Amino acid sequence: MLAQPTPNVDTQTARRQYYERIATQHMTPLWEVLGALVPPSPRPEAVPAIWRYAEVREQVMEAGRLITAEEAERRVLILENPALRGQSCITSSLYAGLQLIMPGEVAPAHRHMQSALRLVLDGEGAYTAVDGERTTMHRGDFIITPSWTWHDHGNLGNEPVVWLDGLDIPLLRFLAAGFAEKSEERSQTELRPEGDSLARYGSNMLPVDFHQAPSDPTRVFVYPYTRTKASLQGIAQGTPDAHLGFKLRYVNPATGASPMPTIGAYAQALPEGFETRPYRCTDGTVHVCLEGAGEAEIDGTTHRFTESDVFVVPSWHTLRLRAAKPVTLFSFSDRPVQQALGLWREQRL
Ligand code: GTQ
Repeated sequence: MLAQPTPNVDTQTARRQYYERIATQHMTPLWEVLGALVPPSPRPEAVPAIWRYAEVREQVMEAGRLITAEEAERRVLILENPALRGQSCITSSLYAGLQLIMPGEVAPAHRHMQSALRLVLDGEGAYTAVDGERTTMHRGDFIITPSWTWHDHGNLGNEPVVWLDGLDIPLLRFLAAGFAEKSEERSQTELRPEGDSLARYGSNMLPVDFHQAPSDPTRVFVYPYTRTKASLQGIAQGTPDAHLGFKLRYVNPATGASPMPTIGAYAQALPEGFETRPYRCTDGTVHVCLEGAGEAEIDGTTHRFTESDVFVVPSWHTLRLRAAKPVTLFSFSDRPVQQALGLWREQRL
């Protein structure tokens, strides 16, 4: 680019006074901000961050002594990106939080336009009900509540249960497209037996006359970890991808699209000692370690992770993963949104 001569002092003063005049009419010059508005490559506001479960678990449990699930409606500690404090964002488009439900408690039924996912981390005996069907939650299960589906949670067991919530709250706030309502019913009346949706829509078959548009969310509400694990183990006999190890995406089995239109979800296995080659993509991604331990090197800084730790890799940050033990990772991002709009890019370095 050709170097521009520096304007003289009179010109600078004239311009500044001009900017002040046009500001009274709510206008501002593009040429002062163009470089920042249209950068040559993504400049996410979010920064890399990690929440180590062993370090935050006690704070989550303390919330259980300070407020009931009923009172809170949802008893959640929001994981806020350190560069986006006060905005309830883990990336610019996504929200994440740790939800706690104590034995005997109910998180009452509601629905909203925001899509939600749960990834079960700690404790047994809780359930989520989605549109009249309950799903018992086991560690590693990936459960979804698509946009505008009724959902409530409960704990029928005798230990605290914690899961990671992932929602598209910032995306819907950006679009100003959010609606929400509470149900008259505290817990939904069961309309179908547990397991019905998975048998009908998630077992390599579909109801004979069932068809969906590509943007419709799946009727499968739960992707049990036992099945995910079996798939990962099944492919782990082969050769790992140099950049991704063994990585699968969760799909709507009826369409092949992501389970929900705004959030993509992934499961990934890395053999012991495996190191991925550097990789970056435009979807800022939240990762959860389900099994094993290792390191995530993000733009040259190394973060050690172990079971139930959550870490975020912002858009276009270079990621290398190292597995100290056999590692299983769950992750989610806004990739389906970017792909639908023709925006998504990746780079294998
Ligand atoms: O479980 O419905 O973490 O509505 C944030 C908003 C969880 C939920 C969150 C929600 C929920």
